[in-house]
Amino acid sequence: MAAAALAGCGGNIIMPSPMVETIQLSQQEISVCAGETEPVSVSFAPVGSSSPVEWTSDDERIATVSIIGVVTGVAEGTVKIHAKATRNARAVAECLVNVLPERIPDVLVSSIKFAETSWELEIGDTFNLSEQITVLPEDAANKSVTWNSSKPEVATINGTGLLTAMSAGTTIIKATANDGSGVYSSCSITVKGSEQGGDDPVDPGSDPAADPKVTMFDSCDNMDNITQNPKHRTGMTVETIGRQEGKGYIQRISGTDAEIFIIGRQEAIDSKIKDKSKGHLVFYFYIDDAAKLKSKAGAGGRIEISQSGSPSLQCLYWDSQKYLANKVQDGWNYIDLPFSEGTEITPDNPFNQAGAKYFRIYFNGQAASIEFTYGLDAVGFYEDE
Ligand SMILES: [Ca+2]
Repeated sequence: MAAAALAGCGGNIIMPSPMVETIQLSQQEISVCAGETEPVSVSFAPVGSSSPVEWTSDDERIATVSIIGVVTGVAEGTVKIHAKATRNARAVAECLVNVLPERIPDVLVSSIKFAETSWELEIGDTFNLSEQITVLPEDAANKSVTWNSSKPEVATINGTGLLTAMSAGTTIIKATANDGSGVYSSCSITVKGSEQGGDDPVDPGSDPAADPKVTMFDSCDNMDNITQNPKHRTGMTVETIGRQEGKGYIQRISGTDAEIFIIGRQEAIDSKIKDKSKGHLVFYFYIDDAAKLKSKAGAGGRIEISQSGSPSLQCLYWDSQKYLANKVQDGWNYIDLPFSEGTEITPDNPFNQAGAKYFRIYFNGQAASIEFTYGLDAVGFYEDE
């Protein structure tokens, strides 16, 4: 009758919690450095039981444990900590704590020195600046630097510090420590020469777009295939100085939306790729402020190639943030996108590399609401040997 009366109340039947019988710790053994903490948590059996827990350390000169089970390393050594359920003195558990020596903070870079404050080069010269800097102190944990050229049209610099003189003028090269110390140093590079405009062709040996194995999709030497909506073509020009291939490249300054480049050919191009799994899309991409692009581009967006003339069908794409914004450095970047890393928009109507007509780069977010300068040159395809 009592059960019927309880059920009649319309509420849940409240059962008393079972008595805790055993307790278990999340770890039986932990390591923690002196001066650092590591939490240990506790669970109770049977299910539904619980109890306040009393934590103790066998030797607080080696490690202490807080009232909620956070272990703090004090000095190098080994010690046991114990947990006891206050509602059942037989419900106990322990954890072995290895306290390691105190961690010594990384030594940060204190200075970067260039061997000279300025150099003069001829158009077409290359020069390895990484051999011209001294990063101190000698025992700095991370002595790598990021390179930047204030005028990439005068000289570009790649991630390893290899400088390439492009056209007459002066540019400031900056090397910034990658260890978060904020240390940087600059030098000046003056490129001499009457051959203004970078008439020297890029060395074919180091220019994959000039490699005979690359089938050119678009040389970006004119605007013929750039099919962006006219209202989006603001600031788009063909430039010759600083080009990477052919007669010119497409430059865009401060667009009005997040679509950067769209190439839509009248005629499909045969990419010459026989085995799609070995195909690559390649192009040169210029950005004057890679950090801003990365922070403002917004997640997602795509680099697309398709043969439908529409981005929604027979399309292979790569995430713009992952494959472009997060990778590029200031200046020209050679982008190589393996087909194997791309995604098919419609797998049952897949991209056919023999009929490519359409190329597009866009970013979600506010990429074009800022004063960026972008460049695009030499969009092409190649196949792994
Ligand atoms: Ca070109």
